[in-house]
Amino acid sequence: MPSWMSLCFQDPCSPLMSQFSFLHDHVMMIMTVVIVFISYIMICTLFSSFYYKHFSEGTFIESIWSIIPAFLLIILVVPSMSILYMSEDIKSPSLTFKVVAHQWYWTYVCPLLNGFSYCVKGGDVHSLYEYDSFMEPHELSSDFPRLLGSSSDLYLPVNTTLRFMISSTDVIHSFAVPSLGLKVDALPGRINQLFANPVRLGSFFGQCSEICGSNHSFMPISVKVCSLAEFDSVSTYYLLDLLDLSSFSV
Ligand SMILES: [Cu+2]
Repeated sequence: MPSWMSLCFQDPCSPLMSQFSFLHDHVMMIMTVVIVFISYIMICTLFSSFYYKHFSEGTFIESIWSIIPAFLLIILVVPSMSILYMSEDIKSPSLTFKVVAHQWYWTYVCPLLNGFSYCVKGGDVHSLYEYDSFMEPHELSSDFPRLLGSSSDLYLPVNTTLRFMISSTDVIHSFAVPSLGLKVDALPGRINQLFANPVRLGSFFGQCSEICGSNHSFMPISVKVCSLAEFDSVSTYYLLDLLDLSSFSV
């Protein structure tokens, strides 16, 4: 989770976020070398009292200062494109979660395991359940960080390929969980897709990352990565909470 004066990324919770971190370090290393080298040449040129007054063209030096940057761009673009394709379009996710943004809270639609389904008062059969997540007021005794605790967490099973369908009902929001490497705009009338594969248990936090109105900073995302068995029991807990037990059918 984010901490005070932290200058680096949050600890990754998914392989994709680890790759993003590696890419960031790789790009920053090359950029630092380029910036130091160019600054050195510029300072030397500015403060040098020597110049060659007939110098108007130089094919050799022009070739070098074209080829080296092109080569550097290739070094940057290859890992960048490979991560871009890695994060897109995973063909067979195990579970699909729908995330709907509102001013100013999130609605999560979660699937049930094992093809489990229920019907409400003889109506349609559902294989998912839905709940809202608001920001919790923070007190000194609270066990969650200020502005990041929400009334309902999004429970995700560990070591499972997950798909998120993200949409909005009013204005543009942005669903972002840095530890999982997730960030995408939630657009009204459109569904965006993201994938994640959490690899360690724990609580991970995010926030809406699009200026979406006066309470934009008060719609936190609290993700809990749990074991499959715990995910199953959480589903049951939410279901029993949602449903009138007398209309419960399997
Ligand atoms: Cu928002």
